[in-house]
Amino acid sequence: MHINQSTDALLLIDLQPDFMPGGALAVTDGDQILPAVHQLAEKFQHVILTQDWHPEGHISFASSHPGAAPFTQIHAPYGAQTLWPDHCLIDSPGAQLHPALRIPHVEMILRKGFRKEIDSYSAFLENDHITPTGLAGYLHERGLKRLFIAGLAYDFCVRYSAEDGTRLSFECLVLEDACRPVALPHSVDETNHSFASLDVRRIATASL
Ligand code: VGL
Ligand code: ZN
Repeated sequence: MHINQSTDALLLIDLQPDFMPGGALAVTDGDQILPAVHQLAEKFQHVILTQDWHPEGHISFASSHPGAAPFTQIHAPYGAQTLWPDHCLIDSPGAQLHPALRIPHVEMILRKGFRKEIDSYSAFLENDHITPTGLAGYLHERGLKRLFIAGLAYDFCVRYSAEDGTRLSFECLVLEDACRPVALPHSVDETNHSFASLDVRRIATASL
C-alpha cells in the first residue's frame, strides 16, 4: 500500500502506561504493539498522538459512583457510560506517554477526556457524540485526509476514533496487529461489525 506523505497521517491512540501491563486499566499485551508502532511511525511524515487525560472524580471512574463496580455501565446524561478503574489521572505517571515511545517527529498530541462530566473515547468527539475535540478542524486545515489508526484499546478508543473519523469524512484504516483490545464481553465482535458496516478497513502493518 502506498503512503501519500502529504495527505496521510498515522493516528496513535493512548499509548500510556495505564493501558499497558502493570497499569491501572491494563490491556493484555498492550506493550507488545510498541515495536509495530515504531515501525509504522518511521513510515509516516505526519504522526498524531492522543493521550487519555482525566481529572479526579471523572465520570468514567467507578470510584466516582458509590457502590458501582468497574466494567459496569451507568446512564450518564449523554447515554450509557462504561465505568473503569481510576486511570490516566492528569499528570500522573500512568497518564504520561509510554517512556519507551520514541517518535520525535510527532506533530500533534491531543488530550481527551479532561472534562469531569463527560468521557471521550474518540479522538474526534466526546462521548455525547456532539462535542468536538478540535481534531477534525486540525486535520482539515493541514490537508490530512486519510488516517491509519493504531493503539489502545482496539474496542474502545481506537474503535470510536475510526467510527467518528469515517463519519466526519476521513478515510480511516485500522492497523489491526498494532492494536490490542480491552475485550469486555462482545466488545471486539461489536467493533468488527461496526467497522464492516462503516467500511472501516482492517489492515496489517506489513501491508504498508
Ligand atoms: C480507553 C477506556 C477508558 C481507551 C480509555 O483508550 O480505549 N478505554 N479510557
Ligand atoms: Zn479513559
